[in-house]
Amino acid sequence: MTSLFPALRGATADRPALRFGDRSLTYGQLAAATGALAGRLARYDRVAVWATAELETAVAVVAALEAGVAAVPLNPKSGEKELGHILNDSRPGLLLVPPGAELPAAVGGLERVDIDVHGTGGIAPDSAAQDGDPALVVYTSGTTGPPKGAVLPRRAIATTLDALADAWQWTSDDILVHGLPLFHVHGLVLGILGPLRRGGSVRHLGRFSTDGVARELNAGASMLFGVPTMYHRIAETLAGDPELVKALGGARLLVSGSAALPVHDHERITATTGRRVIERYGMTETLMNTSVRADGVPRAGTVGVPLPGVELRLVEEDGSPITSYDGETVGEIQVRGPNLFTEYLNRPDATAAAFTADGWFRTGDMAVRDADGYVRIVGRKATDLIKSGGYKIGAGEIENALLEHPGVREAAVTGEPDPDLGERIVAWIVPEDPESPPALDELADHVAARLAPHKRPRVVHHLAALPRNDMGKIMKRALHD
Ligand code: MCA
Ligand code: AMP
Repeated sequence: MTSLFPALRGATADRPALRFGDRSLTYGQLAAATGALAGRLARYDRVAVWATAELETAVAVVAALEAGVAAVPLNPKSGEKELGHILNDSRPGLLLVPPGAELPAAVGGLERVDIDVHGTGGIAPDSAAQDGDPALVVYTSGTTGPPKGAVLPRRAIATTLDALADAWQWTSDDILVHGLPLFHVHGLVLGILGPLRRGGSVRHLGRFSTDGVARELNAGASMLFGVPTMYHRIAETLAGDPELVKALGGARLLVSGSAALPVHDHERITATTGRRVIERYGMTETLMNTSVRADGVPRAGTVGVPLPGVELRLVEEDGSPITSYDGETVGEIQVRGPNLFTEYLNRPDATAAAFTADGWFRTGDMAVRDADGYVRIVGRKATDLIKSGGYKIGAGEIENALLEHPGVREAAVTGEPDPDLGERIVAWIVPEDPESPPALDELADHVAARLAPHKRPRVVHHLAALPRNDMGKIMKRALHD
């Protein structure tokens, strides 16, 4: 098997690899720690990782990949219902945990192994893993039902990271800074595995803050990754923060993704720092599809051009491809290439529905293409998918959770524009008892405890009845009217 991380075996032992707060590992130390752990994992098909924003998560995921074992990153803030579903669906052989982490009851009797970031003595076993073998199973929300596990093969991870290296001129000299969570593609694959595949390094902030970004960029970091909410907070802070202006001004590359960065925020950042943020477009299922290139023309409001190896087309409602790049004709983005996932775990129905007969993946994103091939995303097919803070959240799973609250008779969930989060989650409730309807805080806590805190509603409206059509289907557009 070829390792996904050649630098672990190269003559780079003293080079810094990872830094989280005041703890760091060189490539030599990372090779020792992952080698020691990989030996314990090799006999499993899949292992789960309690993916806190700490050094342990990076070590555990790299160890699994070195052992040729698929890793299932878990959001440590997942509520009981979400966690129960993911563990029941993915059936990991064991759970890798930072020492001392307290685990909720939903973890059940799963064997727990503490992650030792200073482990030594082992060497990564010579795994027989092939390019098409699963590397990660990442859970992602759909419009209805519980999240689905996207199975990402080793090939997809290698291809996407190498395509980004080409587009961004990303090398071992780069030092990345970010504060993204490590249980999704953006923070984990791009933000941790990316620098390690290049033989470069990453400094993780533990949690995002504009101060942390300013500090690290002013202390030698060259690249910043973030979701639009983070760039929005940067844009808000810049005017009164010369250190942050200097930091962004000196960075080699500022990259935004996971949702659209509003043109206003692009413009504010450029006006103050002279720098342009570039956007790339991806999905859990496809990893990265397009990007504005480091050597290309940055243009606010576009996600750039297809990455090397990615085939991309826009199709009409009836599935026929749009052939003219006129910047106006809207179609659904479909993609094909080695960057794609192989399947949704245990969901052949959903996997089949996601692809056309000739292997194009239906993204559900609507876009136009300019004459020079630049892609501009203009919307999404499904109104029941909400993007809040860069997290994808399905209206259906929140509605189901709300209906499990004793004070809720009927529930509908929508997203509405939010300057900070992009969209915020709104719950429309018909209470069991109109005299004492459940309050926002109570419903937010209920959803946070069952699903995850970022899925909690931020606004609640109480109604006497939900608007329904003749078929009894809730008319969500009528709610906002
Ligand atoms: C608040 N909190 C609660 C409750 N209310 N906890 C339990 N119960 C409650 N009722 C906690 C939250 O957990 C959080 O804790 C803190 O209070 C603040 O919550 P929140 O307001 O949600 O956080 P925020 O500060 O607004 O977060 C903004 C953020 C975050 C930092 C931008 O949304 C974020 O990290 N987004 C990144 C999403 C992402 O990586 N998406 C990539 C997926 P604490 O702060 O301790 O957590 S997309 C992808 O991967 C594709 C491939 C792509 O293209 O990239
Ligand atoms: P997820 O399923 O969480 O991986 O989110 C993937 C979705 O995020 C895509 O289908 C897009 O709708 C959205 N997305 C990712 N990057 C961008 C971007 N740069 N601009 C607009 N939308 C984006």
